[in-house]
Amino acid sequence: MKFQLFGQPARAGRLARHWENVRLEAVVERNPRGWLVKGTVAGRPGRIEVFRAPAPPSFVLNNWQSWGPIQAATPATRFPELEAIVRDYSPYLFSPLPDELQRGPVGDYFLAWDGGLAGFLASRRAHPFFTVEGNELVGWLDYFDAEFESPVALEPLAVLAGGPVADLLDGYARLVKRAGRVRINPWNPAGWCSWYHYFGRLGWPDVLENLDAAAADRRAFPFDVFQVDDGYETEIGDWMSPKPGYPDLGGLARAIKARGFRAGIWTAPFSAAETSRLFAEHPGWMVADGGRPKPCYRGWGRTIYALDTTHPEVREWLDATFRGLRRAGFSYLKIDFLFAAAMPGERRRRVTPIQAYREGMRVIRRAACREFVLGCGAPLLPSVGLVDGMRIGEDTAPHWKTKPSPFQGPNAFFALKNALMRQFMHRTFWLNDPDCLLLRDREIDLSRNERELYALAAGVLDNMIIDSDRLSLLGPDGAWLLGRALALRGGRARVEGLLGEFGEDAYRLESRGGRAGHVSLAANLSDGDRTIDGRTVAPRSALIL
Ligand code: 9PG
Repeated sequence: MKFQLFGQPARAGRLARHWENVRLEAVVERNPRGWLVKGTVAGRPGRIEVFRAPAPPSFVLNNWQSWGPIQAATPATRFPELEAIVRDYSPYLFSPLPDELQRGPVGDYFLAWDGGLAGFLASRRAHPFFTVEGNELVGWLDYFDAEFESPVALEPLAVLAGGPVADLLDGYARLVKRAGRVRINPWNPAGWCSWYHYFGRLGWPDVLENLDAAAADRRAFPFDVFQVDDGYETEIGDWMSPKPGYPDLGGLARAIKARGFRAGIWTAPFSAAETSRLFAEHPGWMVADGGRPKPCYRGWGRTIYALDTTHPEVREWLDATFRGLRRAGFSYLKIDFLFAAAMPGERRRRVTPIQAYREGMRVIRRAACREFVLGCGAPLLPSVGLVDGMRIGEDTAPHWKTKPSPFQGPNAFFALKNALMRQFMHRTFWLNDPDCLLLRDREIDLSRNERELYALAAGVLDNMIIDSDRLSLLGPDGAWLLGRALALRGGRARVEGLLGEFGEDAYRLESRGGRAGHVSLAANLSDGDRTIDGRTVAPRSALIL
C-alpha cells in the first residue's frame, strides 16, 4: 500500500518536523500486518495532517459519537440533512468540528476498505478524523487551540493492509484495546429500561408496576438490572431531586433492590437545562463563549448548556453526584448526552475539548468505583477505558424505519444497523449496547419478524440485552424471544456484509463458543429479498443458517 505520513512517502524509521513553535517527532514501525506510527508533539499544533493515500471506491465511514451513523460510503457521499440537525438540535452533535461535516464525507477515528485500514488507536487529546480531498483520503489530528509546553504523545496511528474489512476492523479493535489497556467487565448485563415505552412520561406507579411484574415471573424476565431512564428528574441537571410522586433516590433504589435487581438510573451529567437549579446557581460552571454560557444543544424544549469539566467546582460536583448515586444504592449508571463535555468553547483551563471530556469522564469513573457505567451520546474513542458499556447507535423506537437517512430520528432499523457495523467494538472497546429490545406485541409498530430479527441479532452478537417494554404487554412470544436472545449470547461474533457484499443492508453473523455453540445468522434489514449462503432471506427478517 502506498501512502504518505506527515506529507512524505511513508517509510520505516524516525522522522522530525518543526514549524512555527511546533516540534513533532515520530517513529514509524513496519510489521507483517502493516505500519504503526507513534510519536510526540509540543507547541501549538492545531490541525496536523498525518496520513494521505489514494481514496478507495468505497469505505466504511464512522461517526465519532454513539448516535452517529456508521455506513458504507464513497468519496461522493454527502449529508445534506445535517443542516437541519445543526439548526434544530446542535452543531456539536455529530462532530466537534461541525464545519468539516458540511464539506464532504468525514470518517472519525478510522477508515476501512476492502484491503486496507487506517485508524488512530486513541483519542486522549486530539480529535482524529479522515476527510476526502479529491481522489485522496487524508487523516488528521486536531488539537484545537491547545498548546503543550512539553512534548505529549501523539495519538498512535495503525495502517493495516490486506484482508476483508471485517478482519481489518477486528485487528484495529484489538490494537485499540491494547493501547487503552481496556479491561472488559465480566458482567454482560441483562435488564429492563423504562425509556422505549414510557419515554418522558414515566411515573412512579409505572416503575412499581413493572418491578412487580418482573419480580413475579423471573423465568420470563431474567433481568439482573432494572434501570429507570429519563423522566424521574425535576430538571436536566438536578439529578438528586426526583419529581413529585417519586420517592427520594434512596427510596427509588431500595424499591428495585428489594425485589432482587441491581438498581440502574439515567443521568446526563455534563448537561444543564436553562431552567435547572444547577444552571441558575452556577452559570459560571458552563462552557462559555465570550465569557457567557454557550448553548450546547436543544432538548426537552429547552436550551441545554455544557459543564466545564476543567472547573474544580464542577469536578467536585460530579464526584459528589456520582458518589451520592452510589450511596443511594445505584450500581448501574447510564450516563447520556456525554458529547456535551467535548463541545469546543472557553473553559477554566485551556485544554482540548477531548481532554476536557476525558477529565470529566475520569471523575465519574472514579466516583462510580466498580459499578457498571453505560455511556450514551458519547464520543467513542475518547471513552475507551472509561466505561463498561456503550451505546453504539441511534435510539431504537417502536417502529422500523422512517426516512432513508442515516441522521434521522429514532428507529429500529438504524439502531440495529449500527450494532451490526460496530460489532468490532464489542469486548475490545467495551461491551456494546445495541439499544433496547422491544418485544411487546401491542402498542408497537414492529412486526413479529422485525422484533425477532433485532432480538436474535443482539443475542448472536453477544451484546448487552435490555428489554424496554411495559411488561404486561409482553406475551409468551415476547418472553420467548427475550430468552432466545439471552441463550444465544456468550460467543465471539463476526459480521460480514459491511460493504454491501450481500446487497445493501444484509449481513451474515457468525458466533462461536457461546452457549448455543456455532451459530450462523442471516440478517436482512433491507426491504427486498437477499440471498445469503444460498438461502433466500425475506425483507426485515432473520434466518438461522
Ligand atoms: C432519554 C433518552 C434515552 C435514550 C438516549 C437519549 O438528538 N436528540 O435530540 C436526541 C434526543 C434523545 C436521545 C437521543 C438523541 O435519546 O439515547 O436511550 O435515554 O436520551 O432522554
